[in-house]
Amino acid sequence: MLTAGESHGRALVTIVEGMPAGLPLEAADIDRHLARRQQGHGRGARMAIERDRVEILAGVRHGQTLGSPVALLIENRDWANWQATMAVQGPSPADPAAARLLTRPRPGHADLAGGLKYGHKDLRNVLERASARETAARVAAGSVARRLLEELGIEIASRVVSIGQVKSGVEPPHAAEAGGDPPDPEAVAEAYRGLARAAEASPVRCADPDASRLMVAAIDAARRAGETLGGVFEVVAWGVPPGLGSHVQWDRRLDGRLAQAFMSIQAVKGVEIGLGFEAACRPGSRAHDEILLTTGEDARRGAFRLRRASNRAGGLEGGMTNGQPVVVRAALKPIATLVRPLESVDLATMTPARAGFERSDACAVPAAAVIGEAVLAWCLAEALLEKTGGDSLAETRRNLEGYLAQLEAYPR
Ligand code: EPS
Repeated sequence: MLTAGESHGRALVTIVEGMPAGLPLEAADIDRHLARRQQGHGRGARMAIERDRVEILAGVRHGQTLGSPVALLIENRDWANWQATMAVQGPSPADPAAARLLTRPRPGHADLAGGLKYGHKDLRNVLERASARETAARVAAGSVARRLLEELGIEIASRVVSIGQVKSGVEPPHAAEAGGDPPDPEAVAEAYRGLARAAEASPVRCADPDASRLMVAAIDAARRAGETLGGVFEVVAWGVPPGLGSHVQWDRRLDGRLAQAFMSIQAVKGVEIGLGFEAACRPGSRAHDEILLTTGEDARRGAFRLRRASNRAGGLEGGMTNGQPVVVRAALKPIATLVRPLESVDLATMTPARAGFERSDACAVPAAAVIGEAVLAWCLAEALLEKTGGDSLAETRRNLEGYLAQLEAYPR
């Protein structure tokens, strides 16, 4: 997957390669998630301008992928207001208001590091691409991957865990401690679907209605104070077959690949899988997931009779999926563009100055959760296709079913 596009340029472009042929795909499959990405209490004025819609330019014919690269276009409606500033040809406008030079780097943004690296005097040359606007293009790619996963019975959902100091009180299935009968995968899936519905109904994607209200109030208070708020979101995928990723080489470990992909979401400063940092505080006896044998089931179910007493590992052991739901959490720092800007230096005059400000989102954690879904979908689809191959959806499905049949027989 490759994306291009500046935040206030004409459009965002995505090319997705490697999707099997014969995957049913329509613009609505992508638009649904683009719209979800735009939502969330705390979003800024830009989201009132944009109405992100995808145009499928290539790789799809009569509603199905061809196996060729899929080209996707999302127009920036705001470009109409930035045409002189962002003109592809000709010099920068002489009028400073139209040129919109950025010479006062924002602490926490890419501005200064990018300026130093590329030698740009106008830091807009950095910010335009560093902006989280780019995530619309990534959500588009992830939505294509998600269509493939849906066809193969893999579901993905997200929820906001905390915003600022406010924490959700909801206990997801993977937080349940060991005890009693091993949880039935279908009951676990149903519990995640319930959480997803609750999160979808919340203005901050939080499945706990009380915490949701407090989060909205915290965002409003932050906005009034000229502040921004970060937080933590969680993405879960269930229905994932075991054995995606590999233990044999560092860069094939799926947990490592997920950490890279989640860390690359703008403003993410921490990633956890399963218990994550909490595992470091526990004794070994309370940090792993005991392997239990279900009783009274068809003996032919082989590997599927092996259940786990808990899911502290977040579905990954040795860099491979283990058949349990994959659980990833990411921590977002507060957005770096502040209404009351931090101390900086004006590079045009080399004098102390407050950082630049145009407009900002008070909180983008709910949007980041939707981006996380797309990132997880992408990584899982990639790992799944490594396992199954398949030039067509039919071949991928047949190969996956063959592997699942092998698991039914395991360890015979
Ligand atoms: C974003 C578009 C941006 C911001 C936000 C994400 O629009 P603008 O820069 O025109 O206000 O709303 O970008 C950031 C938070 C950031 O730090 O870059 C979007 O489409 O998601």
